[in-house]
Amino acid sequence: MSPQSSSATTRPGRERGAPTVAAPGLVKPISADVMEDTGTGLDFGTRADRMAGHLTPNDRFFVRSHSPTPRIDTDRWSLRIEGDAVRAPVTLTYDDLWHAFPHVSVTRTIECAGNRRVLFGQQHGQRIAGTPWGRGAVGTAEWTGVRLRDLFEAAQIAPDAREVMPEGLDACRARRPLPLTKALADDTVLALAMNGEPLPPDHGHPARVVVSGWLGAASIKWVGRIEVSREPLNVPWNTEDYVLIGPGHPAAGPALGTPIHALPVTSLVELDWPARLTARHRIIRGRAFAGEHRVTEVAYRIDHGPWHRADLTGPREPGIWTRWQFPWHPAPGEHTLSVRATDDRGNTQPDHVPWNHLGYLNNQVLAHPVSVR
Ligand SMILES: Nc1nc2c(c(=O)[nH]1)N[C@H]1C(S)=C(S)[C@@H](COP(=O)(O)O)O[C@H]1N2
Ligand SMILES: [Mo]
Repeated sequence: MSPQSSSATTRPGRERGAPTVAAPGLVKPISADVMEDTGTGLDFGTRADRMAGHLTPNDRFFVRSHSPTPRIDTDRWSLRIEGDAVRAPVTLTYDDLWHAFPHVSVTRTIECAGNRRVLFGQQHGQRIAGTPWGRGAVGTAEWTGVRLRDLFEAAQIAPDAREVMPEGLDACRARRPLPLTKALADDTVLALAMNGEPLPPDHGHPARVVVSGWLGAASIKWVGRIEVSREPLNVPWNTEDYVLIGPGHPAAGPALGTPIHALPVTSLVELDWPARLTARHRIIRGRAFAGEHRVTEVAYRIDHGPWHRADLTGPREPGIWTRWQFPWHPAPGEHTLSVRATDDRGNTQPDHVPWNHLGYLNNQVLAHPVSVR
């Protein structure tokens, strides 16, 4: 399957005649114009050529859900904070979260650890189980909510607290622990709103965690409970799944390999795959993201030519993608466009990423096929 191909059946669109893809487990209409279908019925990427502005609009923000979107009535919903490191367990209502705590807005990129898995399989000549992502499992939004730190003040966390585990109210009860230090960071929030609107159902309404620079799986949606523990917590999402399994990643305790935390530096060209262009002058645009770090440089090369620097446009901050661009007047024929981003720690996208069985963290330099007429 090509990373951009859409295997879904389409039905008549609800808006402006745009075809929507059948996604019975989701609430938002999925338009084939802006989203790519992974075929799982629940997981949809943003088309690389439809990324729009610096922020990804809610209608086209990628969705990755292990169970159908639960419909949660905010009048009946509450958030429980408890665990052996909580001295004053609390139950907070939706109203409490809006009115009893200070709010912050943070713009942050969320990327799934499995983004580019189909390309990883192609690089290694293997088929990999797991959501067959092309390049679309990444997006950026302004998230408004309450810092976990401020919630914990109400719950009186013990000094020897060690791990924090938000838990989802979806059928799979998604859970993924974080170390307390990460949970207390300025930009770790329980978000109630996304790009200025109440959190959409598919993105975790009424409340989701946003963990800056980490794998998307840490940003638990539909949160109903947060456990704070004195001991390390082991759950499927840090022992079997979201773990690098393969050569160089020995099992450690209950984990089958190395649990994934922060994401490595990556880049994305805002063109279809393969791209078809006409032979005229144009601006090629894209994004680069370096997890908890800052993108400092993006270089590109056409075919086997020299590397050139692309211009970085807009803000360059940790936890948020950086936009880049360069002018190109392509000659007719078949080309490959390679892009390589570097972060402020000097990490650069590698030419090759070693095998891991679940196909995570594919940040190798991609040879983007471009056909020019
Ligand atoms: N409760 C719950 N939270 C979840 C998930 C899930 O299936 N259930 N998927 C996770 C994964 S793997 C990713 S990549 C992000 C995707 O967030 P999005 O659907 O808002 O883009 O949500 C995370 N949070
Ligand atoms: Mo994910």
